Amino acid sequence: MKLRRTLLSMLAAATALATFSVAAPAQTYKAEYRMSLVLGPPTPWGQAGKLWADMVKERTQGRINIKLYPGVSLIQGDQTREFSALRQGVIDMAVGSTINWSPQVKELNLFSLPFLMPDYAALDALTQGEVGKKIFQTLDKSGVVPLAWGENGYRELTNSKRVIKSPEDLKGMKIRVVGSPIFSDMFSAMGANPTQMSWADAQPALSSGAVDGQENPLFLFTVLKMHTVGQKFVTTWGYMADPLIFVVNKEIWSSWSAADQAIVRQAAIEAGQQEIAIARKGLVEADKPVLKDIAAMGVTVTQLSASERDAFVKVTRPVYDKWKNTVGVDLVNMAEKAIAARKK
Ligand code: X2X
Repeated sequence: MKLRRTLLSMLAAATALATFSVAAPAQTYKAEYRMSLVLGPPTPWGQAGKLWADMVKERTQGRINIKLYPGVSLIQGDQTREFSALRQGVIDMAVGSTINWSPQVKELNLFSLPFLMPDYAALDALTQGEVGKKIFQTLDKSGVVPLAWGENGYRELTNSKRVIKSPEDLKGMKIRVVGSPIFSDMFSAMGANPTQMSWADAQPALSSGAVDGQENPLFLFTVLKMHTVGQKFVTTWGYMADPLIFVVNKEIWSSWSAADQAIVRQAAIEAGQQEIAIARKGLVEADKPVLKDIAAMGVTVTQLSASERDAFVKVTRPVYDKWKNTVGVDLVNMAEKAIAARKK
């Protein structure tokens, strides 16, 4: 008798639980979800966010309605706080750079190791292979749901002072770097005088001449017309590239139905693929039209020869070795192997 009663009450509890978990998602959808981005449209990064949000809205018939917050405005422009804010739910979803999240997720510094990835095939060998999967597992453990890869791009050097072909040319030059310590280490090793600041602060610092130079993908040079703030010299050295990652806050993710989760994931994958093509446009063609466009603005564009590049590789090697330990020796070894085995 007693056993029967216990069984019955257990059954009732289980039924209540089942009913609850089926009913819950419909009640918890928000009217609007907040997506954080550093750069807005018209940059490839901004387009990544827009493509994703538009696809999701259409395919969920408006159940998931996303508003874009470029300029990391949900966290007052402080891009190095984006990952923590995502975890805490201040931000619902984001397309973010590995650089900006690397202070919280040390493995993401992998992509910032100087001269690790010599070409796009190397970058793809990492993001699209086992290394990419490992990094997604790490992000998942760190408290967000990673869905897809996009791309900010190869970060090239620009400055207002002179042609840079060797570390000696960089000597003493004030270079704005992102707020991730490996960048200060690299630019110090090259003899420059690095200054950490957010992208929001970098723009006035370039205009006023408070800094001499910066490094970012070249589409940003064109979009912002950086030659008008005195950036007259560009050096393409391909020292590192920052991928973008599409993620959703964990609580938000689990509040969606499985069908909607599948839509959001698939849309992120498609938006990422489209955006990578946009980010590389003008840089993968043999005559590199983007470089021609920049030269046409009266800017001196210097493409390093292999031996000139080697001098930069050499001076930054101690930084690579130091950060290899921070990133994780196993992960870096895995990445080096994947790059050596890439199809060019
Ligand atoms: O701050 C930068 O340089 C930028 C816009 O590229 C990033 O957010 C990493």
